[in-house]
Amino acid sequence: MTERQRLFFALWPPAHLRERLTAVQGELGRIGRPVAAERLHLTVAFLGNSDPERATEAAAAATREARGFVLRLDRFGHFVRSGVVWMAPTEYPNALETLHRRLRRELRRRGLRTERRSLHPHVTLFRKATPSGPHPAASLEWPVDELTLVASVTRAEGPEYHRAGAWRLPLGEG
Ligand code: 2AM
Repeated sequence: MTERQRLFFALWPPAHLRERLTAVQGELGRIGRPVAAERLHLTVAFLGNSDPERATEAAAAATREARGFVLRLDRFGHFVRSGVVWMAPTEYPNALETLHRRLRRELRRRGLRTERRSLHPHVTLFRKATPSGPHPAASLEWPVDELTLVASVTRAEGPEYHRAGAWRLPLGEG
């Protein structure tokens, strides 16, 4: 077993979407601490302290026949208790649900557990937030063609993310 790290699986937005999300943060104003553009992501499965080698094997197995898909971020929300303001897809394709389910199954097979049972896909835009006023209208298209494994290191100034692995999810016909 390799040394444990605080791990999660995520979808990382492409540069053009990061820019759009940053613009949306600007429109929302100073409602909290904005997540920096390079840290914006959607968590697929949160592992917490786990063995990266087993997580890597699980992802390879779970993505073997997986396809890419398109998400449309069109909804804002607020987790009051954690002070998080997020954007999410109102509906999302089965392919994401399937990826999540396969990942959990392969992780479980290797003795790893994810912390949350059901999938609540969202991109956190602000932390320590107190939203005020209406949300801007937005509908952001996100072609997803990769799953990433991320190691999170806690620093005084906030978490630092390291890309620990990536698996292609081919987009296109079929
Ligand atoms: P958040 O953005 O809603 O805070 C790294 O910490 C990522 O994992 C963040 O996207 C965070 O979600 C998510 N995360 C942190 N703790 C979690 C937990 N116990 N269960 C599920 N996701 C978690």
